This record gives sequence, C-alpha cells and structure tokens, in this order.
Amino acid sequence: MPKIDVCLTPELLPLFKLEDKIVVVIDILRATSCMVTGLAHGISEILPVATLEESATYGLMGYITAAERNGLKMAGFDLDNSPFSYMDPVLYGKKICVTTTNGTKAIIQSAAAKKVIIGSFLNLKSVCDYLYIRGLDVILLCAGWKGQVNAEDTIFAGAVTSCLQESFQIGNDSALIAKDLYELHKDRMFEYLKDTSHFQRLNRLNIHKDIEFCLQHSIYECLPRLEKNIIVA
Ligand code: 3SL
Repeated sequence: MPKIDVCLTPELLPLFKLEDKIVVVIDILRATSCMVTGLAHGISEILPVATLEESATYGLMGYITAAERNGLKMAGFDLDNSPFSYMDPVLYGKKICVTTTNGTKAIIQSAAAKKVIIGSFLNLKSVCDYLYIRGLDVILLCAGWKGQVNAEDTIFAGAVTSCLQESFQIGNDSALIAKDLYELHKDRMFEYLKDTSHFQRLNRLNIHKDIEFCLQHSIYECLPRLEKNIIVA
C-alpha cells in the first residue's frame, strides 16, 4: 500500500525524502486557494517566487504581479492574495507571478518531489481522485505560518487522509492527528476555525468573505501542478 505522511510545517520538510513522492502543497488561507481559483478561471500560468524583488523583476518582463505579506497587498504590485481578485476576467489567459508570506515558499521548497500539486478545499475531490489513481507515496505539506503549525492547513491534510484511508497506509502521527482533527470538526469546521490565529488575523483585516469562500468543498475540478517551477492546470 502507498503511504500518506503529513508534514505540518515547511520547517520539518528536510526530514522527508521527496524524490519519489507526490507532494501536495496546502495553504488554505489563502495562497493555494487563490491558485486553484485563478487557474479554474482561466489564468494561464502562475509562477511562485520567494521574494518581492523577484516578483517585481517578473513584472518588468510582462507578468501580472501578486504580492502579499502578513495578509496585506504590497504596494507597487498588481494583485492582493484574495481568491476574488484571481477571478477577474481581465486575468483570463494571463501569466501571474506571485509571492506570499508562506504558500509560495512551501511550493518552492517542494520542487525536488517527483510531482508537486496544489491542494485546497476548493479542489479537494480532484486532489483525492488524483492521489488515488496515481497510487504513489504522498506528503501533504502544510504551509503553516512563519514556521509554525496552523489548524486550517492541518485540517485539510486530515480531510485528504480521511478520504484515502482505505487505500493508503497512514505514514506518521501527524497524518493521524490531522485525520482525527478533520473527523472531529468536519461538520462545524467554520466554527472550529474561528478561534485560530490566521482566521483572526484575516478578520482583523476585514477579510471575512475570503475565509468563507476558501472553506467551500470541491467547487472546482482544477488540479494545479508544478511543471518546471511554473504552476499550470
Ligand atoms: O501565507 C500565505 O502564503 C498567505 O496565503 C497568507 S494570507 O492569507 O494571504 O494572509
């Protein structure tokens, strides 16, 4: 049986061997939810970069730029990190270069994996179907917050683990904890997440509707994947 491991924060990623694994990168609030939304709405490709400087350079090369730090849009860039911004019809067919506090860094750190895909509640079913069909060992990588574990990424890792538990071996205790967390709170997830740090951080910034949007399940079939450092659907 193939195995599912959960990596609760990118700080722990060096403990895992990536080369023969599928890595699912998870940043529910909000980076990977934005990427799924954007590609589902016709953005042609998304280039994740680690720094604001890199994003600005790609802007000069014709990319639309998106830049977020600590939940806020950075001055001088085109887009913030809201899934609603990624739905704008003017972005159809366009290339976006994006940098965010945690999500884009987690993607870049995963590049050595056999395959990197982008997960969110918005494409949960597509992620699970893909992993089931491929039948390879999986690492569910939670982007967390500045090296710390967060609940929303962990609970999504639990949703995937719960969905695949009949066909995959649970590889580590993080996967077991994530699965138990999801199964305990799946019917009142919004209520549960209300007390968590990033939920409250976004609330303080009046970013309420993004949270509700990002917690919807399987509204898109899109399955973004990393191809030569670029995310495409
Ligand atoms: O950390 C990230 O990558 C972002 O998703 C954080 S935020 O939701 O845009 O604040």
